[in-house]
Amino acid sequence: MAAIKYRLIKKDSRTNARLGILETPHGVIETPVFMPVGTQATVKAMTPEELKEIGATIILSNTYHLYLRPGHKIIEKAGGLHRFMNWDRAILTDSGGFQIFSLSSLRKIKEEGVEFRSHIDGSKHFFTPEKVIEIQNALGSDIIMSFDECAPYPADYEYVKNSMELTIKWAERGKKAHKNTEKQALFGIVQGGIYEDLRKECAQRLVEMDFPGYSIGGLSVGEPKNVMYDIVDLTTEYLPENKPRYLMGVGSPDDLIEGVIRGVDMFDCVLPTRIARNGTVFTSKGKLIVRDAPYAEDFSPLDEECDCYTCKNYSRAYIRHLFKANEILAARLATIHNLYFLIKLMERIREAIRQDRLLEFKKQFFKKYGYKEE
Ligand code: PRF
Repeated sequence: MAAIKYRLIKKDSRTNARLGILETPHGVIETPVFMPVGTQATVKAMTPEELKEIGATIILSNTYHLYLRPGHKIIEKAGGLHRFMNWDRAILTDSGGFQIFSLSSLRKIKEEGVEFRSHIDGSKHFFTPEKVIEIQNALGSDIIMSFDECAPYPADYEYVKNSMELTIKWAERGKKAHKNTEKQALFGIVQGGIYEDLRKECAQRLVEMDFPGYSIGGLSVGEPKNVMYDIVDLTTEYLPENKPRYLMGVGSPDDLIEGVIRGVDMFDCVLPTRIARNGTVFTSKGKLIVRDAPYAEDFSPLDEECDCYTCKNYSRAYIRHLFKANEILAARLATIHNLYFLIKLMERIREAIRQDRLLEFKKQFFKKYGYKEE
C-alpha cells in the first residue's frame, strides 16, 4: 500500500483548479490546502490544539533545522516527529535543499552532495540525497521531499540547466534510498527556473520516475509574479492529474488563488506567521498594521468578517497595546488570526470550486482586498 492516496473530486470547468482528497497515515486532507509552517517542530506561538481548532490538517517542518537541532536521532528516540511535538495530524517535511541555500554559509555544491556550515554554530556538515531521506525517515513525516537545488533568481540558462540536471539525479538517488514507502510518500521537485523548456523537461523526467506527488520549487525567489504564474501554469500541464501538486514556499492570499487556478493543490509559507509576529494581519479589506497609531482607540475586531478566536474576543486597540508593550500574547493572537484567515480562504476557494464559481470568487475577493486583477 502506498503511503498517500489522492482522489480528484472535481475539476473546475473554466480554470485548472481541482478539488481533491488526500489520504495520509495521519488523516484526510481536503485540497487545495494551506500548510502552516512549523520549522523547528512548532508552528511559532501555536499549540497543536489551537492549530486543530482553526482547521489545520497538515503542517510543514524542516529537515535542515531538525537535523541541526535537536538532531533527528533524538526525534526518532522520542517516537518520531508527531509524538515529539504532540501533533497527530499530517506532517510534510522539506528536504533541506532550500534552507541550506538560504540560511547556511560556505556551501560547496558537488554532484555527490552539498557541504555547508550550520547557521547556528558554524559547524560543518555534508548532505547527500540519501542522507536527507535517511533523516526524513527518522522523523517519520507523512510526506517527504527529494533533495534539490533551488537556483537563485536571476540565473543564466546554463546555470539553471545544470542545477535542474543535478536535481533530477538527486531525485533518482533519493527514490532509491527511500525504503519506507508504505508510511511516507516521497515527492519529486520540479526545478528549471523561469526557463520553459527546462521546466517541461524536468517535469517530464520526474513524472517518468513515478513519484506519488510533485512539488514545484524554485519560484517566489524574486521573479515578477506574472512570470511565476506562467511557470506554474506551464509546469502543472506536464504533471499527472491523479497526483497532488505542491507549490513550495508560496502563500500570500493572491498567490494562493492564482496558484489554485493554475492547478496547484498544496501551499506553505512563513508569511502569515512571520508578519503576525511583527504586528501585521490579513483582513477581508487587505493587510492592516495593527501596531500603528490609528488603532489606539479602535475597539473593533481585526476583521469584522472574521470569526476566529482573536476576532471574537479582542479589539484592535487591545492587540495594538499588547504589541507596544511587547507582550507575548500579541504574537499569539495575531498568529491565530492570520492562520485562520488563510485556512478559511482555502475553505472558501474549495467551496467556490464545488459551486463552479471560482473566477467570481476571485473577482470579489481581489476587489475587496485591494488587489488589482492580473
Ligand atoms: N526547494 C525546496 N524547498 C523550497 C523551495 C525549493 O525550491 C522553495 C522555493 N520557493 C521554498 N521551499 N526544497
